[in-house]
Amino acid sequence: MTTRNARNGAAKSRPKQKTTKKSTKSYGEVSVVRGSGGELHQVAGDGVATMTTQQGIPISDDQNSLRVGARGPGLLEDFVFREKIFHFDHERIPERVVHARGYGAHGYFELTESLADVTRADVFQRVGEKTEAFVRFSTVAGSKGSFDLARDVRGFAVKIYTKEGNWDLVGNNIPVFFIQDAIKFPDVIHAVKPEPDREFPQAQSAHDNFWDFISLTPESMHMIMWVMSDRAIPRSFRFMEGFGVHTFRLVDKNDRSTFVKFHWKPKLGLQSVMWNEAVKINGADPDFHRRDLWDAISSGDFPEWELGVQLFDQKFADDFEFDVLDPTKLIPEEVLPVRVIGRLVLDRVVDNFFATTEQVAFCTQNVPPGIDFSNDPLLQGRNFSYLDTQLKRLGSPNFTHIPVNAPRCPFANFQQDGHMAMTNPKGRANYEPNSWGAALGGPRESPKLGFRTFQAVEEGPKVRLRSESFADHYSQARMFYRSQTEVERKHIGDAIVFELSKVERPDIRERVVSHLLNIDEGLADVVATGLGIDELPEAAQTVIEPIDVNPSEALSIVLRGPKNFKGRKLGIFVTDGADAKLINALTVAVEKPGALWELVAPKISGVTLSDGTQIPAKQKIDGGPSVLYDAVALVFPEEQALVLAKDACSKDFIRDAFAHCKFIAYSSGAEAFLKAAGVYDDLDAGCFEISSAQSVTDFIKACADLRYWPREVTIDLDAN
Ligand code: HDE
Repeated sequence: MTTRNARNGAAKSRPKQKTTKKSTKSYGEVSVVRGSGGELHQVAGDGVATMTTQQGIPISDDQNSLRVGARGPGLLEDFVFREKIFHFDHERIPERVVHARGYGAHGYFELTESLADVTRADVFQRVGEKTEAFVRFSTVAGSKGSFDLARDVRGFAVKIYTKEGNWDLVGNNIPVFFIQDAIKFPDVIHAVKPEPDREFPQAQSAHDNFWDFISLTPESMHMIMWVMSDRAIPRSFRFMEGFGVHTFRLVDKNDRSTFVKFHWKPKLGLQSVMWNEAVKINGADPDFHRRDLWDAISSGDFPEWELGVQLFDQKFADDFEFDVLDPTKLIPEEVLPVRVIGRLVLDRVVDNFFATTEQVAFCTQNVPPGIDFSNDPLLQGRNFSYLDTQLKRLGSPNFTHIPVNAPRCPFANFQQDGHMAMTNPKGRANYEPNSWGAALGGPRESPKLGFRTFQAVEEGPKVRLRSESFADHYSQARMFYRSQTEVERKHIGDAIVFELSKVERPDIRERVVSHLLNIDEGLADVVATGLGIDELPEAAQTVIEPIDVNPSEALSIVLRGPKNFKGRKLGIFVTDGADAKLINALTVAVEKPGALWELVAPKISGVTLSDGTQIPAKQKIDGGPSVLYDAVALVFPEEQALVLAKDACSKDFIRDAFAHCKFIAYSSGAEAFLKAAGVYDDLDAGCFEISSAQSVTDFIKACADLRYWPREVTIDLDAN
């Protein structure tokens, strides 16, 4: 028998695992007990769940492998070790080729307005009915371990487990895309991913290959405007929109088709961070977005989106200035209003990341009867691609047997076998037609219930040709840019300058400016100046002259921001001796609209307030920079302010908050600190000295706005 001592292994530890008392079965010395998560355990006399191999064989020693004598060679027969290492060696599956970094949650979709007039889809029939859903948010370019606040498109993929099979709406937080034809997808993705010889930069579009491809692909210009806007650096998944992007069809009982575009609208309004902030958040908390989602759901503050539809017929499509099949175009809400018909609520975090978020397999071609495709060439290509990728990633055509992917409704067919088959057809027949009758013969097709493809009439030669109606690459880019508020336009200019400043080849930079000239001369000028280009290049050649279309308010984040401080977070920087009444007033005022607060202090053990109350901190100042908060408050007495005035991290806290246009509250004692940090002389209407409950209320009211934007006119951290 092996004895355990300090030299040959850790002492045996049997930590108590919660098991419910009721044992389901006892035999010999073993009983089987149900654990708190519903799982069954073998349990020995001491009531603790027994560790076993995957085969269920109880393990006596998980600290030492089997060997000859205490210092001898290992033994091949050690099946406990062999199985453990074998399994570990195979833990990884290929990460997604795009959208590798993602985060998912469970929830439900609830219909609030019937769409029975336009679709037979069961999920859209009964108002008030809830249908289980799973959502995965993601970035596109970065690998699985990359940081959350990359400048990137966010995936917004929703699986709704309807009574007629799974509906996957695999969308993004941007309503258009880089390319018009799926055949260019590998190119745009190769270009944005790390360059192949050096394998960097990670999760960034700011490099030569990306801008080289983009500058040679004018159809990407509209998308580029979005990606260079603050849409690409959202504050949280909870504050961003989602879009189905393509035009889809809804089909009713009589096989009548209506075109549709899908929109997810966040209940909290739209909000993004600033670029300089994003860069710093990535260092301070690379998991900023996933933590935010986890925390919100875990605390019962369930994120919610409205599902909206833009419905239109063939006549509208024919009359619209742009081709509704072109995925680089959107239909402005002002032209075709979004009708809200449901809501999506995320109310449960995952039990296990791998089992759900990693293994979930979205496929654009998963549509129930009543939802159908348009001829958008990107959508057509996607419908082919997604099944392929799941086989590569999950390793078996039986990926639909994984619980997160399995439909919740009954399903039956004659597909069988394959790796990891969890369900196989029962009965005598595994083919049809057959003559084994209802009991043994298996399922039959149903012309009545079954999916019937919309009978679009198509005719034409087989060609490799881009439709002329796809040729206007600049008008909607211009519309997007001109729909932005002043500060948002500035951010777009700053972002392009930033990105192109990382591009080594001057000709690529100039080529981008030549496209910008077709979008907005002011923007081209700002970018050229920011890059130090003295002479503007010729505007890029156009196939169709860009036109001016009406701006759309719905495209601006600032104009569609939150209505109050709900769902956001105040960082309260405190020290010993901080005014207890003020802290109390602050926390009460923050919680009123449903916002959160966190204490940041010189030590994690916390502080003793003026009335002797001791409170723990959530963050030590070095680990809790102001970029983690939507607004900040400084509450400390003067003697402590003088101490902090010498500390670089503390000064960064307030300098960054100020530079990022955040609303700032400060107690009178903090003035010396503000002076030392160099912001005192610049304090503006976004900064509130708080001394009473009323001044605290005024501060929190102001926080309803995203930021104090007027400050940006004088403070510019970005390029230019
Ligand atoms: Fe995807 N895309 N995509 N895509 N996509 C994938 O499928 C593809 C496109 C989107 O959280 C892959 O499971 C092609 C547009 C999301 O699991 C892959 C084309 C939009 C996700 C794939 C596109 C998207 C993916 C990689 C050009 C917005 C993450 C892993 C025609 C409407 C889903 C996977 C998740 C994932 C192919 C373009 C959204 C390879 C060929 C446009 C949200 O199949």
